[in-house]
Amino acid sequence: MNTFSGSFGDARIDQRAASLFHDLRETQAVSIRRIADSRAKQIAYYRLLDNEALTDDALRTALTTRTAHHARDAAHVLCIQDTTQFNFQAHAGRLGADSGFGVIGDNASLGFFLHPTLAMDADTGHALGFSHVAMWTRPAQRADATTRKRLPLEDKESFRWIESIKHSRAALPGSVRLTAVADREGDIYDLFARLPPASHAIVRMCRNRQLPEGKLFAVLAAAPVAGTAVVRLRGDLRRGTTARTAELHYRYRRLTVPRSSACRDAAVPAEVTLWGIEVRESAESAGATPAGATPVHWRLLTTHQVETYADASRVVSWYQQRWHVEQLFRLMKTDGFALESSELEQSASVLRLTYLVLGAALEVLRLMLAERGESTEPLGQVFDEAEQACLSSLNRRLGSGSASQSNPHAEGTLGWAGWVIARLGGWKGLRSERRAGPVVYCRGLTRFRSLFHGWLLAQGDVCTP
Ligand SMILES: [Mn+2]
Repeated sequence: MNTFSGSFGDARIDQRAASLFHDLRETQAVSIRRIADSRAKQIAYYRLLDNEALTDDALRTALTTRTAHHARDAAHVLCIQDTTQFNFQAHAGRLGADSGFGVIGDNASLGFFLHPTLAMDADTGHALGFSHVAMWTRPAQRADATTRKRLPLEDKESFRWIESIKHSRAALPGSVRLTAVADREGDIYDLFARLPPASHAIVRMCRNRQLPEGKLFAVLAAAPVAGTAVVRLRGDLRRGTTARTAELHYRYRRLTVPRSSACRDAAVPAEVTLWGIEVRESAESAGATPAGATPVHWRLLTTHQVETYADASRVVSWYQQRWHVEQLFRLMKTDGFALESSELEQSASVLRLTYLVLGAALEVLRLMLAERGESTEPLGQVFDEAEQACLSSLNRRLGSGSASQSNPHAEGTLGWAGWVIARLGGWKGLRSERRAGPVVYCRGLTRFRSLFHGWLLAQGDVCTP
């Protein structure tokens, strides 16, 4: 159950890393001061995170090894990659000049970048883990944009999109079919041209490429409507939009995409065959969008063959799984672990801690997905037997209200546990209510862990870990 135990080939590092990961899961917090319950432990954790022997490679491998294990029975895995940045500018006064942090997207604030690849079982919807993780700091003094553009692809930050697929392929069992999923930033010719064996890609289009028959966007828009879907779109609290119904037109077309001029590698094929998919809100539906909401318009490029409307909607549904990586980022930030509030003083230490936070946030994401009915995972991977017994008694108490407030999941599934945790986090569990978000699960887990300790004491079992 502990992703980081026995991973580092050094008994002391192993023991400390496992202990830190355990405490991180217990408290759902990253402040070492707060999560260590003794001064000795606090010092041990600081030393661990400062220790150069705890390498990036070993931490990444601890995560990906576990993912490969979970993926052993999967047929098709979506490898969803995305970048986020962590802003440490609020700590600038405290951090020394040698802190090792770089600048983030605004080229001024201190921080670092994280680019994880979340592996999801395409058939069951289980979050399997991470098939790759990349982190980097960007130097404050960078070459100008024109010089950067001329760099070989291998030296550009954008190469991460291609590298992540290569590493994911190597991390996952050979029997698994892999589909890489990326947003607009991943719209790179080489990504498609250099795909490893048994691998596909779905990328949101960014570039209006020149094709033999005309400009890509126009070519795709000229394809006939293959099907129409009426969907319920969720509202976005932050943008002040509410849920609404939209009518979507699907178009697709087989494309021959020539090598882009930016690609100078002669070893890369001169053209690739791809399929373009356009999902666009019908004029009528778009005309009725409420203020603040943008009409739906997605264009995807994929190596998956698209011959029917059903093929197109399957590819789109895989692309939509990208949302989970956004949830994961929310969990790592203010809606959960609040990694940006870490008191650590060296970027290298924060980066080490980030691997552990990824492991802990993944568990929360699993609970959320399971409770939303998007997965049927057994609960043994997240809760041990004693914890399960405690969940059972809590479930009896929480579910004793009206029928509309009882746990709808089968006992023993992760969804069932997710329901109990969300209820503990303050969610009412009413079927009419909004689904619980990340912050509710984090709060619920913190509450559960403290209740669990009390419950163990009441059972006469004082050997708490
Ligand atoms: Mn992105």
